Amino acid sequence: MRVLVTGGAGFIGSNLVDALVARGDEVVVLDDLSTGKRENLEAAGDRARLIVGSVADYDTVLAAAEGCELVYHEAAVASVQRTVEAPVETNQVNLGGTLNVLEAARAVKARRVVFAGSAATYGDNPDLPLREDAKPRPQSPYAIEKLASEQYVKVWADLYGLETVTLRYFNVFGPRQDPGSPYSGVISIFVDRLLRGQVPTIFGDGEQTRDFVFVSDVVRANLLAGTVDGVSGRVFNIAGGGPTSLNQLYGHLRSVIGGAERPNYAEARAGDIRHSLANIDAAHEGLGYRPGVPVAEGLARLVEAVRAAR
Ligand code: UD2
Repeated sequence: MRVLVTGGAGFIGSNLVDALVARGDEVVVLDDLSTGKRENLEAAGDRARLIVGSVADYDTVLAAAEGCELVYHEAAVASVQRTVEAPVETNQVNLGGTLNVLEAARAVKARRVVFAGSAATYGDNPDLPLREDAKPRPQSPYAIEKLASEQYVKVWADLYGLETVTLRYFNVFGPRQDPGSPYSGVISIFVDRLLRGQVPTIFGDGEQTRDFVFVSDVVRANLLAGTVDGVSGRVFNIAGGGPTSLNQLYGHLRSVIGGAERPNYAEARAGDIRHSLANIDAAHEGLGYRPGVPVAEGLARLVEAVRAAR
């Protein structure tokens, strides 16, 4: 079948494209290459066709969606910091883009849209582990854009019978995650620093925890969300399902790469969430999703991939 992946040249999107191509799909990628990279699509070969353009432009999305049965909407300005600096512009991409994708999917009579939501919508809700019906507490333009997008996604299923599913990603890590900014995922930064022989910095005491999930599990959740019947209109947490502190994370990475016995410690980040942990029962019951890659194994695989790429 023909599948559209917006943001398909990015970290999560390109890993998804590889899996779709491997199962025999014909993939159209729409990506503005603002953070995505052409080389992320090299492994997919000519079964993935890249259209360079923005989801913020309806006509571009419509042209990309032509003939597609299934749409994965992974494109977004993924930096929370960037949405704080430029909320008007990022709203056009992150919220406007979602509406364009839904409307284009409807126009081409696609069967289903799977949307990349975010754990950011929970904010600092303390009811851990977080269930999907926990109260949203958005604390950034990014979280608002993702939450409002989810509402569009849900209502488009109710109004038009377009099948839609939202996956709320927790802290995703793996190959192709870009360590380039201070707001990049902590694991990508730590691996980059350690492989360069530098000492990473933990903000705060390192006892904060995250629910890290390896990208291949996120990809599998997406494949399931594209095919499983009876889940239209639903929202699912996608996470590893367990807590890892930053101190533990550092210990795991040090055992794989080596490096200083102690990381540097610096003042905690303003607005940092102390603990984030998902309840993933709904994804198990609804999609048959279970994480398959424990954090330690994911870290080892990531380090191997980064070493091979250098
Ligand atoms: C994640 C998401 C973000 C948003 C947010 C919602 C990523 C990359 N970001 O932010 O988009 O959804 O969740 O809550 O998935 N840290 C260090 N040293 C570093 C970098 C980070 O100690 O060099 C700490 C940071 O202060 C935090 C933890 O590592 O306590 C995780 O940071 P992150 O930026 O990877 O992800 P997070 O959870 O803040």
